[in-house]
Amino acid sequence: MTHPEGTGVTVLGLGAMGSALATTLLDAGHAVTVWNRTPSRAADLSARGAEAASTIDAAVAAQPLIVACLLDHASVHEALDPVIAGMRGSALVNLTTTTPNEARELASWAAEHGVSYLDGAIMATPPMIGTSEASILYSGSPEVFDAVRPVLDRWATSTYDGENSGLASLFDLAMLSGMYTMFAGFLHGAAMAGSAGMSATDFAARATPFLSAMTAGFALDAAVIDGGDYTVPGQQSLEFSDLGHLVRASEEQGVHPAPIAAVQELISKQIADGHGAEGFARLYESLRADRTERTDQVETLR
Ligand code: FVH
Repeated sequence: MTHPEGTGVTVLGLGAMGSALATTLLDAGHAVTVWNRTPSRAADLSARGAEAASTIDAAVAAQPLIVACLLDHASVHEALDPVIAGMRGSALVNLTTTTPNEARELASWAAEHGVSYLDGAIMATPPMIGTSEASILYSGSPEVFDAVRPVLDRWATSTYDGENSGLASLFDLAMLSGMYTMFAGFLHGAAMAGSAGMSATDFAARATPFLSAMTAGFALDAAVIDGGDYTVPGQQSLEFSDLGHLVRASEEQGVHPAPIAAVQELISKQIADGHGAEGFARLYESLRADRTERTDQVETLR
């Protein structure tokens, strides 16, 4: 079989995501070597034309570009510690979810062994890989990003966030934090409406257009935060935004108020600190990192 697309890729980890990544490359004509801790998971990909390596040593030696899509940070070390010494001169693209510090640790560990490292954070589910809906953030070696970009672009829209290897993970987890908090808010709202007998499906139908419209407020709050002046006219004041009545209503309905109570706690703190006349975006000041202690990352972010 010929592989007109050139760059050969080894994919380590054939879970739902690793299999989707390997399948997309095979469909695009790349030579693909695969390895999985549990070998049986390679069968379907072998049938589609992948070379299934019987050992991880053989897998990392087979292609110049190694892609890891394993469970977590610990599993990357468990799989690759025994073979990293033999990978000198290779490029490792790690698409395993890690924290920013874990990504930086992996970059240092790879560098100690002469391996170029690019960290990736996948903003997609497996069925989205290879479609225009998929996005993957990258940070780490700019040389690797530039050299293998045609491969990366097979999977998703590729965004490079800089040489600090932890940034792709940071921005991924930042967006997931927003998403999960929003979903928890939706579930709390569904529980409140559900206390009066409304189905979650009916609540979702009402909440979706409203919440979608409200996301326009992100950019307005962002402009206030970046401007550094929470007294800008036209904002709803924190005193006006006091959510004590939402917490009380939740409790009166027998619904656990945890998500909205957490927001109210942030509001109360800012009011107690004398910022009641300022806008809702002021809550950012209770959440943000102390920039004087984070200069390494802040410099990169600018
Ligand atoms: N699936 C998704 O929607 C999300 C989207 C966002 C990014 N994540 C991250 O992608 C990584 C892989 O996710 P996955 O969905 O493929 O996960 P699984 O299907 O659970 O497969 C896990 C693979 O990892 C292998 N593995 C686990 N521990 C080890 C180890 N100690 N040594 C070697 N391999 C290991 C596992 O092998 P096996 O259990 O089949 O033998 C699977 O191949 C992940 O970081 C997500 O957060 C996906």
